[in-house]
Amino acid sequence: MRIGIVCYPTFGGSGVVATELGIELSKRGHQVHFITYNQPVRLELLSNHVHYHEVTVPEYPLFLYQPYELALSSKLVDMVKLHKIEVLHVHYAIPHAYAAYMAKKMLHEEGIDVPIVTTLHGTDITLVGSHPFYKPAVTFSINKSDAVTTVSQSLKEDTLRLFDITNDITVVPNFIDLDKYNHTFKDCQRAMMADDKEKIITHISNLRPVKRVQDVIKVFYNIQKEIPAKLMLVGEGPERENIELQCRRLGISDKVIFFGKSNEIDKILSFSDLFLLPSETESFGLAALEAMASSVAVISSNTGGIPEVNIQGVSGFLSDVGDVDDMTKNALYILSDQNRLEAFKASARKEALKFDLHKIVPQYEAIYEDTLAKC
Ligand code: GMT
Repeated sequence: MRIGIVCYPTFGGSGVVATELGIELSKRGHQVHFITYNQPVRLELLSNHVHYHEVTVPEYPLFLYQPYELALSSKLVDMVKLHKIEVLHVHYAIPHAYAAYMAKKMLHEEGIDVPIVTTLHGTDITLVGSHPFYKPAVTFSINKSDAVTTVSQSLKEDTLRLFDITNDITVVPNFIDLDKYNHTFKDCQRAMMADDKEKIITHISNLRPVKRVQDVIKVFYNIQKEIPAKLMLVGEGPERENIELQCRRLGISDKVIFFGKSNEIDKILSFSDLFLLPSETESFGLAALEAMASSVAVISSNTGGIPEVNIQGVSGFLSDVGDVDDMTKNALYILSDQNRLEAFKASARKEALKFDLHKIVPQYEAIYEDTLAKC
């Protein structure tokens, strides 16, 4: 198939999933066209089967806000015609599903029918999309998509609860390339970060308020009082300054390593012992799955789709949002016994196998085929 993929080309989970999906689809013989405003960060290799088309929005002083959706719709029309794209798969409803619907209508006028598959990722539903300013447009574009998927059962339920949905929704969970997280370089990398006695705790996110990174620091502060440990913080975002101040106030700055945005997440996870994800809300928690695939146990909140990924007492533990004491207790339980830690690490990897990309990507292919058959 010739598949157009629209996504945010950033480190965010939706962009990562869209990029990894496109790469895998290309390996399975499909021709994939990424249509975005930048080359997706995880898209390192362009090949015969993977193409990137940049959406540019010319600046014009009359506009307070530059009309990105319009530029995207026009680009989609052009690319569908030029490359004979058969299916458009848009990741994140705002504004991608809306722009794709406009492109579909324009193409229809020219006798070209292209189905739209919309994947909802989380904040497009739970935080942003349900805001009254966006809700009518988001509802409309979900209902007008030819197929709609969510990344967890929990997100499907949120979508049905928050919007007036008349369309079917299929759950297709996030997935992982397990080979990428099967490490051989672990030991030398670890020695650069911590000494043998120190446990390595990791958190990866865009450091937005929804991630509750202050709770990460609080849990780590409690852990290192009992067990020698270092904290690896990966990602950039609006909370960074606050958490640096928090670390300074608590006197733990020398134990916290800020990596910023990194393309070496697999390496960092390879020497981690425990992953912290205390989010306020999380539709799935791809970062937790990446950790589990790297044999890292997870301490998380029990919100949204996280319980579908991190299994209580198996891959780690889950606590109520904000319950730092319970998270600390669970973290210390895992870390205080090396045999127990090893057992949790092994179980985490085993749970991650359920989300092997070879099991999940065919589900998207089946959806594309189904929409094409109905078109
Ligand atoms: O977590 C973020 O803030 C980024 C966000 C995104 O839209 O890129 O991630 C969402 O999509 C990921 C991929 O499907 C999910 O694994 C994340 O759980 C989800 N984030 C939230 O729901 C907060």
